[in-house]
Amino acid sequence: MIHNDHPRYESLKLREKIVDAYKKGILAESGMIAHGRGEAFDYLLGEKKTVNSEKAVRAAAAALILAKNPVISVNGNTVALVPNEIVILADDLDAKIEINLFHRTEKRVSIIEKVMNNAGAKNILGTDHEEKAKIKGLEGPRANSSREGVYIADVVLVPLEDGDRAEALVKLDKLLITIDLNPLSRTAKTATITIVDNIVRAIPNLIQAVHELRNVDDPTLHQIVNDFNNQENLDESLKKISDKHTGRVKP
Ligand code: PTJ
Repeated sequence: MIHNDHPRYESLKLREKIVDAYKKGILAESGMIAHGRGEAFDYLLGEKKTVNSEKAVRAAAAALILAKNPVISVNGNTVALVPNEIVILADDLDAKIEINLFHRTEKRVSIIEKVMNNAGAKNILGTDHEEKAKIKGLEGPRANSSREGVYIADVVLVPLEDGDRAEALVKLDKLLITIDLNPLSRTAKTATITIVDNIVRAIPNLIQAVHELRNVDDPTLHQIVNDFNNQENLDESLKKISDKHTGRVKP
C-alpha cells in the first residue's frame, strides 16, 4: 500500500501497475527493465510534459489526423499502462490497433488481445489467427505485420519501439511517431516525430491535441507537421536535462 502523500507516489503507482502486468502475463520480463530505464529519464526530465514534448504531440496529432491509414502499434508496456487511452485515441482517429511484440509468444498475444478487448477495442490486429505480411529489412517473427494494419499504414504510432523495427518502417516511407523517454535512443533518432515523455502523459495529451486540431484545415495541419524538426527537438530535450541539473533554468 502506497500512501498518496508519499513524494514518489505517482512513480510508485506506475511500478505497481508494471509488476501487476508482469504477473498477469502482459509484460515481458525485460519490460520491467525497459520501464526502469524510462523512469530514470523521466526523473531527469522533471516527470512532467515539457515545451518540447508538447511541440511533438501537436505535430503527431496533425500527422495522425491527416493520415489515410493510421495504425497504433501496441506492446506489453503500452498495454500495461494505457489500454483504455489507446482505445479512446484509436476511436477518435478511426485508427487500427495492432499488437506487435518484441518478445512474442502466442500466450502473451492472446492475453494482450483480451485486455484490449476488455478496454473496448473492436478489432485488434496482429494476432495469431490472421494473415501476415513481411516487413522488408527485418528477420524472424519481428518481420511480421498485419496485412490490413502496419503493412499498408501511412502513419504508424509505435510507443517504446526497438531501433531495428523503427528503421525498417521509416525505410518503407511510413511516417513514424514514437513515444520514448530516452532522447538518445536509436528509435527516438530514427522516428519522424518523437514525443519525449512518459506514455502515461503522452497519450492523454495526444488525445487532447487531436480534439483541438480535428477541425483545422489540411494545409495548416501539413504546415504543423513540416515545421517540426525531430533532431532539433531531441537536442532541446537533452539540453533541458543538462540545464535543469546545472541549475541554469528554473524547474
Ligand atoms: O512487449 P514487448 O515484448 O514488445 O517488449 C517491449 C519492450 C519495451 C520490453 C521492448 O520493446 C524493449 O526492450 O524496448 P527497449 O529497447 O528497452 O526500449 C524501450 C524504450 O522505452 C527505452 O528507451 C525507455 O527509455 C523507453 N520507456 C520505458 N518506459 C517508458 C518509456 N518511454 C515512455 N514512457 C514510458 N513509460
